[in-house]
Amino acid sequence: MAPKRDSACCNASGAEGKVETRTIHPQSAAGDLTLSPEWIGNGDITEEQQDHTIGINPKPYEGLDARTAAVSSAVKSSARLLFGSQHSHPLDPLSPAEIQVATETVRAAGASAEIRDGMRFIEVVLCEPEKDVVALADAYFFPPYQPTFFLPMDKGGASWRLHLPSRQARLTVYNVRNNETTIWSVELTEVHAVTRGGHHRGKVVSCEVMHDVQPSMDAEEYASCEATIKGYGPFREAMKNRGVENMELVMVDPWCSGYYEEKDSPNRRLARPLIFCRTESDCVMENGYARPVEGIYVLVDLQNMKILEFEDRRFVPLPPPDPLRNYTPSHIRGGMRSDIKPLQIIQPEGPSFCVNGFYVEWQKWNFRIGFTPREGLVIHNVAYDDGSRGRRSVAYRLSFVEMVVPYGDPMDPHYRKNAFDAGEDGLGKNAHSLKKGCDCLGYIKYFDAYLTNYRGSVEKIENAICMHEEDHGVLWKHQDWRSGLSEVRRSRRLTVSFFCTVANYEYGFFWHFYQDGKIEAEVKLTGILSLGALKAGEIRRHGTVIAPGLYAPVHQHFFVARMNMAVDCRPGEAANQIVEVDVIPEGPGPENPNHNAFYAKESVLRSEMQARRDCSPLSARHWLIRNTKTVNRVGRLTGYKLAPGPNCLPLVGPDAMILRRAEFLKYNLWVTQYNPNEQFPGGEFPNQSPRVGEGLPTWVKQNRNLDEADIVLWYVFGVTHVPRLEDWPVMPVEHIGFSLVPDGFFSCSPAIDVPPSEHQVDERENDVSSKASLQTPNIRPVAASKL
Ligand SMILES: [Cu+2]
Repeated sequence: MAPKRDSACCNASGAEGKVETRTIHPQSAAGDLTLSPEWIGNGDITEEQQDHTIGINPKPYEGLDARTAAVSSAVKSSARLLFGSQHSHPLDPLSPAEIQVATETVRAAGASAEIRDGMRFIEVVLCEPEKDVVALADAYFFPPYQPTFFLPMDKGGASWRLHLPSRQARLTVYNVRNNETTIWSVELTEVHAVTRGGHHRGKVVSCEVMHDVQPSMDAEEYASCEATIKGYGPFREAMKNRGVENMELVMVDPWCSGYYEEKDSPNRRLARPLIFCRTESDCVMENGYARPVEGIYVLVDLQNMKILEFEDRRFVPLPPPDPLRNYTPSHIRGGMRSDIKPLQIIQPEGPSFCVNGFYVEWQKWNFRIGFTPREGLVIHNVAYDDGSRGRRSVAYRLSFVEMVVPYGDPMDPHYRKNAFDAGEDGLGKNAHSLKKGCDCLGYIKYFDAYLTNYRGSVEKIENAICMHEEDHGVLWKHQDWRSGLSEVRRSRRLTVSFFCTVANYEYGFFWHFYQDGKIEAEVKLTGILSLGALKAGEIRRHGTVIAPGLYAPVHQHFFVARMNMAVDCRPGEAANQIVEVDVIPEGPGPENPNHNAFYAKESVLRSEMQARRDCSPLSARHWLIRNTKTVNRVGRLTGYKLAPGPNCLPLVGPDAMILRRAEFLKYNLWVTQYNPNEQFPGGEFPNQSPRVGEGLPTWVKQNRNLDEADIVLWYVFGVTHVPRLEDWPVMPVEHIGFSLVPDGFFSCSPAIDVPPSEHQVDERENDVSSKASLQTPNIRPVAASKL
């Protein structure tokens, strides 16, 4: 079911230069490339990085007994002496130097000048190493310095392997000359430390030609597509018929074609743009999505940037400019409210988290930060420091791997709107630089992200990931009613997030870590509705009329979280199982004479086909991820609970074309046995994919064992969006998500040791008596709260 691969060119042994493919020049497959000066500093901590390094891991051995810590210290010291040139943890995102070397190595390996010139770099991402390499790094080279007896042996098992292999980059390259997509692996060897010039060497390890695929789209293509359409005579004529001659006002959003018929097949690289038109307004951020241009049909060949088909199918006048369409302060009718007093979060002693490179410690949590162009934020190696029980693993890798937004309007062009915003576009690629637009309070730690652009140069998204602590209300409380004495604790959470814009919509992806052992995944949906125009008097039941001449089609937003769990697993262990819990009423009988009995019924899901499940709120259904070897103090297996939040299933008909590519939407939960090559639920190339059920639905047909395994949860959750007037002009954030909650993992509440807060009651709290006292305008710029 996967796209056909041509791996004749693969040379997995990594010997230099022996790459055979019709697109690669054998002699140039290995390169020793010098970095441009601005990207040096890959591994060593630069001064800038030091500025951002908060409290270098002050307690590396906490949670270990003294003997183990001593061994760890000795081995770590000697290992670092021997292998001191290792600067990047195996899971660190690719540095700018590595990205640049990777793209230049691949370009140099092109078979001809024409091939090299045609290379467009869709994605360069760290090829994540095998888990034993990560375990080795964590044991001796990088925090958390967790000695382990599950380390990889050298061949023959004679000795521990005490070196980390070179890092590898994986590149997806589209060639505009021949419409060919290739996947490359490049080994990145650190030749010199930064102090000697920061050289890397790149070596092509393999190259595969992918047939019948189209990789995700790129911002450069979007811009070219818009320019092409605006310069096309018949389009200008059609716009003129609608009263628009100034092409500066026209906005072209090149949506992916999807796959509906043979002519959508990926032997061409297609876009079917949606068109909007601003007014002659003085608002620099005018909401152009408020004037959709209906009736113009365009099919664009992105490879050759040519218009393949054009039709002015039906005339719908441009909607009248909606006076409520804009959202910038000077364009809000009635002005801004004036009764907001400043609310500041002050952390006089700094944050409670420590950051060392990409390693984060907060309270008893620790994990690593990652970032990829498709997923955005990735959370690696999540563990909880549980006192005498040491560092207990919860998950190996957490991320959002896909999202799909199918629209429910049968009219053209809306029936084709079903964006795969990760696979067709890229959540990480579209991440915001939060330098200008982060609205968090308190002490914020940002992480930058580095990506390739279409031409193979490195681009930086400054402050792409935001991490900070948040107060989260009451953590726990009890008042003894006899004595009147009370104990109460405030909850605090560590929040790691990023935001991205995909055309009209914004999505914020959040991972929250709590003091009671809970991890919450949350998506915040905001941005601007995707609208259609109505003729006078026209009514459309598949949408909501938002303003005169404007309607918003009903739609759904689905997200897929991929979670490689490792509950209580030591490195190398595959000892988790998945259990479904339904709370059900006991039947009538002598043991239930009062008909009040109900109980939690557990069912082990032993295989992948069996583990395709849906939510069932009426039976409080949830799932447990249990360790099969570790018990808690009452003798039950330790575990974490996947607690669903609100959810839904696709409302399209069973024969809808969208379900061919998005068959993974058919169930809320899928569970697979870990395979590092299974990353994206609709396959790696959902764009224009003609293949039915690629990805998860195909993988689970192997029906692999889940009884005692290394398991991956794929939780599919969605919101059905019947647009409201209140979603206009910019939708207030809608929240959706789920939680991973300890269930028999701890002996009692892990939050019981959180100390009472210092009471800092505002002395003027009783001084607020009337609205009149709040009349003084007192609005300060949001930026004042940022650090
Ligand atoms: Cu929506």
